[in-house]
Amino acid sequence: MSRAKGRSKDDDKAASKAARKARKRRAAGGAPMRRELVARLLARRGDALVVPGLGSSAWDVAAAGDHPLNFYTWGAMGGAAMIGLGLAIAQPERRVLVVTGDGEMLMGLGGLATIAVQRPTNLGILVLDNEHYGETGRQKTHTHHGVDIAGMAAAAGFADTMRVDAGDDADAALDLVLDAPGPVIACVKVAMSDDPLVLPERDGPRLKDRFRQALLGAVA
Ligand SMILES: Cc1ncc(C[n+]2csc(CCOP(=O)(O)OP(=O)(O)O)c2C)c(N)n1
Ligand SMILES: [Mg+2]
Repeated sequence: MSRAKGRSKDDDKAASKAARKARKRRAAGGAPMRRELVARLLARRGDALVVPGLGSSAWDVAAAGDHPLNFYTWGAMGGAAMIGLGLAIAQPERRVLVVTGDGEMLMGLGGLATIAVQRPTNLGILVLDNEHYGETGRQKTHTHHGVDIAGMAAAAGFADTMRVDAGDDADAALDLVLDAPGPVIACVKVAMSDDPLVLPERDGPRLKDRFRQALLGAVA
């Protein structure tokens, strides 16, 4: 990279740091930052069961504070909503929250049809839609090209759906996912961000046992 005359390496570093900060500010002004959104959701979780999708959404959920009633899916791409459905059917008295990414949800789209048919009233899905496969190198997903996941869920027959674009009120999405009679889904456009990794326990059997113990107690 060539440097303009009279500029030092430090000048360039300062300029790129300022540009990064400006990008972050712009993103924060338009679309919500995912970490903050997920923390706000989970602060209101009560005794809900939480199924994070893989990658970034799992780190978001872990960053909000680990919890034995979080069922991390690690590499199981496309399965979060269906795992949520199974839990919702098995535990009809509990709210089940799926918190996943656009790429993960796109891989399990057929699940939307099954969920619509099963109609679990206790299932809420939050899609953190950054329009990219963020975790694997920021390749654009279908939502970047206009595919509307909430619209597809509505067409399948979900009880309620919401798409939150940059600048819209994301709190309404949290209310929907937490409290509305399900099945419901909110797809929230979130800013592309570079959040620090917060990795939860990754041993599958241990996660499963911990979850069952916290949910079922002695009979687990
Ligand atoms: C079946 C399968 N294909 C590919 C991957 C690799 N993979 C891990 S995370 C990820 C991207 C997830 O994208 P998204 O759900 O949108 O998450 P975010 O953008 O928030 O990182 C991919 C492709 C995988 N784990 N499993
Ligand atoms: Mg994504």
